[in-house]
Amino acid sequence: MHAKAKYRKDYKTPDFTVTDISLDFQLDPQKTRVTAISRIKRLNGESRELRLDGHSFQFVSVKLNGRDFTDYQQNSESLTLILPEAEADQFELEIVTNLEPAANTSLQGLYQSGEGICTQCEAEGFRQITYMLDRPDVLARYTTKITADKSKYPYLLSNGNLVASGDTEDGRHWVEWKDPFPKPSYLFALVAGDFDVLHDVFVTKSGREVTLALYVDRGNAERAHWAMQSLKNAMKWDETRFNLEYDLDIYMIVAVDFFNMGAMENKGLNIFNSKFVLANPQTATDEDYLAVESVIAHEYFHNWTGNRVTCRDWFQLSLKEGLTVFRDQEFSSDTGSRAVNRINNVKFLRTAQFAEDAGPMSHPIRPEKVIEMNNFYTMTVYEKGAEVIRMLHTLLGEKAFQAGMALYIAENDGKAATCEDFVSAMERASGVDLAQFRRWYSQSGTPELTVSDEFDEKHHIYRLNVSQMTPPTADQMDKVNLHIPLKIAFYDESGMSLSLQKDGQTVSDVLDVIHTDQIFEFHNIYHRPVPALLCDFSAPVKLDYDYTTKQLITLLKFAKNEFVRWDAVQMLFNAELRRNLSNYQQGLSLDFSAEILTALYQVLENYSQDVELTTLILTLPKETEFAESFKVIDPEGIAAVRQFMLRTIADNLKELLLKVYNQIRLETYRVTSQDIALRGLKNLCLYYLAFTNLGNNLVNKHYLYADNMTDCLAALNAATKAQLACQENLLSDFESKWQHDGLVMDKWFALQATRPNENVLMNVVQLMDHPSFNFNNPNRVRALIGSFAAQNLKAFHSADGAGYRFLTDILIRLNDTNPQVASRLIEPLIRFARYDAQRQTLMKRALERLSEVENLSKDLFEKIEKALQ
Ligand code: B3K
Ligand code: ZN
Repeated sequence: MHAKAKYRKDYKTPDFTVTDISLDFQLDPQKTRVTAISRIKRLNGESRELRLDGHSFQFVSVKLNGRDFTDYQQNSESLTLILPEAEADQFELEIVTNLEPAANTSLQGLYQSGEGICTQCEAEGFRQITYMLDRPDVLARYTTKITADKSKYPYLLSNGNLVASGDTEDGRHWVEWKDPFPKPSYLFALVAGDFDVLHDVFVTKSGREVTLALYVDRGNAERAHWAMQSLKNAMKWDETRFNLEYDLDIYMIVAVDFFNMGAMENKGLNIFNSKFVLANPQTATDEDYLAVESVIAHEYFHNWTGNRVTCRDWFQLSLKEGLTVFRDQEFSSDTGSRAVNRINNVKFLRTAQFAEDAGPMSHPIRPEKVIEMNNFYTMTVYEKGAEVIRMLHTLLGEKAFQAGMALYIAENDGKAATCEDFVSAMERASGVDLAQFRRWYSQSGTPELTVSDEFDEKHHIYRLNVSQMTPPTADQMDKVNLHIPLKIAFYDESGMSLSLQKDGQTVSDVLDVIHTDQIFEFHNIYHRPVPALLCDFSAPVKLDYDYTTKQLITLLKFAKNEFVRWDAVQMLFNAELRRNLSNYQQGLSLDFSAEILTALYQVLENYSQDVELTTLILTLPKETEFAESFKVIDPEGIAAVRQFMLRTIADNLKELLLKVYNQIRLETYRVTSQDIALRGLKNLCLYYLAFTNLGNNLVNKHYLYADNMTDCLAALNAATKAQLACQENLLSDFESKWQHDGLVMDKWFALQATRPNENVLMNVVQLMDHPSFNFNNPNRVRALIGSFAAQNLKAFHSADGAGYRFLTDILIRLNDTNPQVASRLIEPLIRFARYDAQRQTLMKRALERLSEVENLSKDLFEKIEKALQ
């Protein structure tokens, strides 16, 4: 017997709801006693059976209206009470359970992290604390009393406002928190521990003072300032751009070291993976700083999109996640560079989300069928979900979009809503017909747009023929036409942009693609233009237009839109890789287009015009990024050809790379867009130069003089990727400096795991015994093992199957300790269909071995079953 699937179509409103719940925690890592007293109301007058979710605790007792109650049935995941009719309309239920946080390695429910204790309840972790109607459409008012040892746990936190506290006679103390806003159980949180606390105040636009408190491990306060500043920026931005103001008197963020994902938006008490809070110049890279800012903002934005308006059921997850990712992307774009943010987000989507669409886990942004909900916190629900919101924004424009947001919030505040509620509000507020657009919510897969053009020289007419098609996916054979906003621009050969006209009128640069085949006509065009298609990635689709190298170079050089320039070079790199890969596979010699090299040279020469864009343009896609465009992936071939491209660029641009490298001088480390941009370019130059005869000297020096983590890591990365003589020295220097700090060591573990060396797997296996490694810490596991499996394409897919066997052994261990992390790590293995027959056989064998494991978790079961189907 294995886990049953749930279907979206089977949604039923609950028969009962919890209006108020008061929780009492007698906290202890070995034995915590939880007493939960709920006021429950019957919603469906017919029902006398109350089924509560719960597992993984010791059940002690249940009382109905104060009396011991025995009329229930219990199984491994629920408790069903048969209620006396006389009391069934409204009653009080008291349930007592015992938990052992120290033994809870799943990091769901109540668990120990380092010396502290904390919770993670989304999606269905609350049911590991007590029996509950653990579903997002049951909204209750929570009161939480926590009693614990005062010296070990001086801070006791929960949602809402602190209403009372005191000491007990036996050296313990207690606090009581009350959250005035009804919320689903997944937003409940509790934290106990000893911390350094950073305090601040934010005055909302209506003048209310909000206390901000950031809790970090003792000694880390100085690494929390950036997160605090980010929080204040996010609060301000949400008021200005979305007219949304914070609602409680206090906002708390706690950083913990043991955490399954990035962070969690619990009402008034966010719990964060310390990776997304702690940052100082010595320990965090520029990229880390930006990631902290964006995750802090994301969780804060959930206060409205997620908490005040929550989800009716978990199939609606994208309602809060897609929208909140869109909001955090907009925040980062308004705060930093819009183009750079867009390019980075698109890069991520095109590789990771497109790969998900093409694999066995393919699902629409609003899934239809789920076995383990934690498996659906995906690139599709989050990133593609955000693209769907972005398309709405493109179609409606900022003003109508904000009107739609305001209506959505007004109609659904304090409620559990659906994606349909959101689209409907957008539709009514804007008057735009979204009937066909709605299909983005139910159709999975990556649509393909094929574009061809014709130029009528005599009548000065230019036509674009656009057709759409979505190939079948693992979960859905038949596809329908979507409403796809296709943003375009035309350039002439000299790079002048042409206006879009029809019948003497200027027309929109966003085409509404709605049919299988459509022709768009443009007038008053006197020379055949170079079309820029899918500008800013106006829809999450693949685009096929037969560009010539010359046209792409024109776009790269002249396009006004930064995204178009970057995208043109991606197409150039892809074409070069493809052509050379086929040479490589036939044993022919490799060559790199001189025209492209010249164009790259010119971009670098003019770097001061746009430093960040120069860096993005000159960055060669990673192996995994290149891999995405192939039906059958050749890991060795891609690695070899990419390496060839890298060395060719490095050799040809050497003098200029060195000149730019020397020109860029930064004095003290500052996290400003300007400095980040300059450091990025300097370090990219270093990376290329590492592959030339100057490499060893330069990289060694760069490391020696580095006064910040960005530069230090750039040197280490260059040294290991180019396998320089200095690499071992630098690695061990870094190790001795940082072995006390797990977060910093994660960078080192990830570097080790992605080395191009032949013996990298052996090295990874040995590093699992490193004193800084800890198998129960998800950050360590992801850094070392996750990077190896997901980023080291060549080594993980080594033809003898050693990489697959290694990952399988790891997954078998993780299945028992932390299934959620296991289920993330298995991804590269379930995508076997993209490899050759021999590798496929080995990968399937690995999955079969896993499928026979005793007590296979729902998490792994769901993915393996889909993959082997
Ligand atoms: N909502 C959480 C993610 C919960 C994941 C549960 N497996 C963080 C976020 O998206 O903001
Ligand atoms: Zn989120």
